[in-house]
Amino acid sequence: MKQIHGLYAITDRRFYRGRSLEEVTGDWLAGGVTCIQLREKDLNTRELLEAGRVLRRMTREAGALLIVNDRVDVAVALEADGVHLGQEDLPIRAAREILGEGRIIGISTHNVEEAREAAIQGANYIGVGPMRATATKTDTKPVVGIAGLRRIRQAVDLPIIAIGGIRLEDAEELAAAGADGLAVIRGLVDTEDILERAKAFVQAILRGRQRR
Ligand code: TZP
Ligand code: MG
Repeated sequence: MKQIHGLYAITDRRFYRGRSLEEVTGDWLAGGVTCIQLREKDLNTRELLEAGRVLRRMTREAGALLIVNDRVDVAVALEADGVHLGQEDLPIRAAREILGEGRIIGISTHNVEEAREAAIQGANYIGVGPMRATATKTDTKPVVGIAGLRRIRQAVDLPIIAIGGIRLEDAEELAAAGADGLAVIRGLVDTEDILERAKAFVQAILRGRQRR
């Protein structure tokens, strides 16, 4: 199974300013994004599948991973590489029954206890956040921040993807503090030049990892 690491882009059409999913995704992949998560909370199942098919084709061609948020059924239908679950979604073991050993299961965690439990349940990676306050998701937990990231890094061996309010200026420090990858929504699209932004994130993550 491919390990999750590096620059992890999460989709959210609300912030594309008229640019298409294909255009944004093409720039991400050309810029070095290694994983894309399909997360479009307002789409119905058919629409989600349609968007997912575009992402599946493009990620496959680029050798990047496709992860589906929440929906194990949609992940199977798309032949995605895995799913990302929240603490209130389908439990990891139930998702594993459906997906088998060959697919990636990630789960959002917010403290050491949740991170340890994710490891016990067989998660393949954990999301850790929010790193900063973010307006992108309305029901976020309190900020975990870099201090919380360091505590969780000490506690578990799983790949860690930091998330929430991450800006380019944070990327090197978060990677140096133990994040294997960074999951970003707005920080990857709030620019005219998405390709350059993605490249800059990738370089910052590499610099941070070299400091570990
Ligand atoms: N989960 C925790 S924070 C968050 C999600 C999906 C939103 C991340 O978006 P942004 O724009 O990178 O803060
Ligand atoms: Mg969820």
